[in-house]
Amino acid sequence: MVATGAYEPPKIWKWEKESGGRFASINRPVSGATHEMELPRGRHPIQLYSLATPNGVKVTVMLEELLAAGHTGAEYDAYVIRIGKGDQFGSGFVDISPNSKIPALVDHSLPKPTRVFESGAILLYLAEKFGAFISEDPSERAECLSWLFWQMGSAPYLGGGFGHFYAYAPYKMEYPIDRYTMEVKRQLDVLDKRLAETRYVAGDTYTVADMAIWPWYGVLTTGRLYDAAEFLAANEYLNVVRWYEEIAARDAVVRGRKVNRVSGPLEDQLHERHDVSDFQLRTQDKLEAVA
Ligand SMILES: N[C@@H](CCC(=O)N[C@@H](CS)C(=O)NCC(=O)O)C(=O)O
Repeated sequence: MVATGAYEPPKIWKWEKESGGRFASINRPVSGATHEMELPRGRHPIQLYSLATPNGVKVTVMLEELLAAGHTGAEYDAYVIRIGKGDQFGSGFVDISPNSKIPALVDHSLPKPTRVFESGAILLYLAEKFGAFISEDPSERAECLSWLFWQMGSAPYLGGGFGHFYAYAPYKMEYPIDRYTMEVKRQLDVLDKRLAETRYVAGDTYTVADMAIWPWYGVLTTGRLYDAAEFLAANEYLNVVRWYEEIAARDAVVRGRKVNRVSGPLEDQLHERHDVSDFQLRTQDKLEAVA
């Protein structure tokens, strides 16, 4: 290994310049709103403010699954928060998501409109509200929660660690890429071994644990995340690939992946979702054809 860029940290770090890399212009060392921006509100009980990143897709898939399972109370309006443009620092969004990260939602069906932020908290909130996609049996529930929280604790190594240094950093550095590649491959192996034993992550049934893990570790095997499938030899995790494909074919997953998506094929982009008919009528290919 070649030691490059000898850097001596100062006694006290100061924010003097952008760090470089893909999200350099929006990164700041302080929290809170940078500008006034009210959030729009639609007619449904649940208002979602998000973007179709892996963390965003977890929630739109859950809402589409709930609706597909007949939970009409899960009807929702979904609005885009463009994190590349800094919408996450608008005052209305910071009020419901003090960490300035998508996804966040507000449930207006309760006597007091209730905000929920953090994708894992949102999945659990919705699962409990509707009594769906998590077992009531204490042992099965514990297994589901263990994998749900495994994802929440593991994904920062995949996204903030591996993805950042492999795909977004301003130049390639061997040390962090090695460190995080090792960890991500270990995580894939954990998941692969689990999925050799069971059909879904928490057992025989599809749960919020699958919804949390799939957009990260499942999609990783396809190359659609960080274009890293070959580098990680992701096709060797055969049980993860099998599980990815089974879940990818679910109608609710096909729909959920389109919501709040602002890049990729136009027919897969549904910027705002207010009604199930939007999937037929309001994807970007349709909107741009009449514009
Ligand atoms: N732990 C959070 C992470 C959410 C997160 O990292 N969201 C990213 C997009 S995937 C974001 O909003 N980034 C904007 C920013 O960092 O300013 C969750 O699971 O909800």
